[in-house]
Amino acid sequence: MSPSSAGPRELLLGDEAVALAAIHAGISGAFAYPGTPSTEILEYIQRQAVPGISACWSTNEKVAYEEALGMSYAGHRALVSMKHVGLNVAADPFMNSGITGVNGGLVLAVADDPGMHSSQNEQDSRIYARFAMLPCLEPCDQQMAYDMVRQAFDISERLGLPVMVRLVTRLAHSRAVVATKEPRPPDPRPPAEGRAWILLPVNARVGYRRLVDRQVEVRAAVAELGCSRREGAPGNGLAVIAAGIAWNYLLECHLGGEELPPSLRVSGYPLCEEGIAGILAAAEEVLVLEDGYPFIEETIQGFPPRDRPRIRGRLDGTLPRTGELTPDLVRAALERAGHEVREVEGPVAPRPPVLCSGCPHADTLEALNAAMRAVPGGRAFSDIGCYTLGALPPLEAIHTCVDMGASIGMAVGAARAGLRPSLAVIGDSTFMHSGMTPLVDAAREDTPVTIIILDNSTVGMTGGQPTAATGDELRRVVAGLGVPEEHLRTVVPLPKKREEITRVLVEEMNHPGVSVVIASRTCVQEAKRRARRGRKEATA
Ligand SMILES: Cc1ncc(C[n+]2csc(CCOP(=O)(O)OP(=O)(O)O)c2C)c(N)n1
Ligand code: SF4
Repeated sequence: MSPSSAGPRELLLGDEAVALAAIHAGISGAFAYPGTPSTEILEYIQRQAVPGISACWSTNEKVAYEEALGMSYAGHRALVSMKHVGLNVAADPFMNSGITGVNGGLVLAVADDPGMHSSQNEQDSRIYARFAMLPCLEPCDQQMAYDMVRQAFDISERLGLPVMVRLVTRLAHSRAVVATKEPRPPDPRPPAEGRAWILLPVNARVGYRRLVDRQVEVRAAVAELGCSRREGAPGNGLAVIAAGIAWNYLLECHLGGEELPPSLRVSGYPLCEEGIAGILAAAEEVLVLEDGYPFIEETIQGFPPRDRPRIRGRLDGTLPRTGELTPDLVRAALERAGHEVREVEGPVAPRPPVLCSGCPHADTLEALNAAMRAVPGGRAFSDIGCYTLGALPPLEAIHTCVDMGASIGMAVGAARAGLRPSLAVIGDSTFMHSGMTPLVDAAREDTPVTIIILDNSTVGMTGGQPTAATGDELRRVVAGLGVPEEHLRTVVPLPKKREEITRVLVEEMNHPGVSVVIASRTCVQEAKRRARRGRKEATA
């Protein structure tokens, strides 16, 4: 990678470095759905309020990706950001955008969460990039995050392909000083022309062939960025391949002055075959350090075919197969491979999350428990949001949590298997994200499910972003999807109303068709934020 030219220096989170680089790269728009650890990317762009850059929360990640793709079609640069599981939601347009190609530069910043700090899995987005045959850049630190996002826009426009930038939690959420460069203005192209964007089979076959043929250029573009850099002194037979933040951990383990073994820093995919072959040839043992899946480790098992050194990593037990990589684990792995380094301090012990005192969800879930006791034998299929904490003692009110929007579909499936009562518990934002479509099924067939929408008027779990519909607007959406007015009820989740909510729930659980109960009270944290904003505006 070329060194950054001197510019104003800023103390930035990894997420903010991505955001600022996109602004400086001349984007016209940024699109996202919140999700830890990627939320701060769009929040930063919104705070900068740069004229000419549209930066709005989208209803879900698929919509965000499609909005970015539309902006690219129109000839402008666009950034789209999401957490790793969000890419499952956006997978359809993501995969197909490799075949249509892009017009204005399109960069997807996706933040993985190894160790599942706040996620339902620890899937590795590099696999998606390989699946879609698209370039993926993986910065090792905040400076690289800034530099790489700018370069990603260049590559995207040069190759006519979207480019993924993969972050992980520790990089997204830690700060470092970043030297920035001169911003460049947007440089819009005319809107796309031709058939490439019409994925009828006759065109898609051509587009897919073009994508396959372009792989040589993709490799060359990633290699040109120096995404495979060799460092370290000739050693005692051990070599290291370290990708992304693992490179930082490797350096951190050598702060005591120990010499780095021959090491390959990987910060882009597809992997540089020459770089890998060179490091494999130089060692008797190679330790692979990467956060997430054993992606490089598995890939290099195949080459070179002869005289391959022993490969150590997550697959042979030198490192744990699951969970987040840490400097401590890297040190232990180096020691296991016979390379002694000094000890580094471990992370602070995590605190388990709990519902805030006064949270409206607690009142609804207490009432749900009472209703489930009154009409026994049922299950409450939950969704993802602050209310998922209702699975833990003392509430223990919900029975499942699989993916965003799953609660209603699962309740419908279970009801059709004869389970009664079958309930779904879903927040306002999650309902708008992906709860509406299964509700259409339930309403069309009048399936006996009771859906509780927890309308706290915000996206509580990710820090209070606006929700796509709340209050009367939300009620109208639900009615519009076909839920009969007499079984569309609204309650106010307050301690003094628990008995009333229980009664309403019991009535609807006994109804042999679809019903929706909206529990509507603002999240207490959001109420505080609004009060603070009100005071600020009053004194301004
Ligand atoms: C596909 C996907 N995108 C984003 C997230 C991050 N996330 C988890 S819950 C949630 C929304 C929560 O909002 P809401 O349903 O309104 O519940 P609240 O937290 O406000 O109670 C988000 C954005 C996720 N887990 N999965
Ligand atoms: S942030 Fe809001 S919704 Fe989440 S637990 Fe706290 S009060 Fe409840």
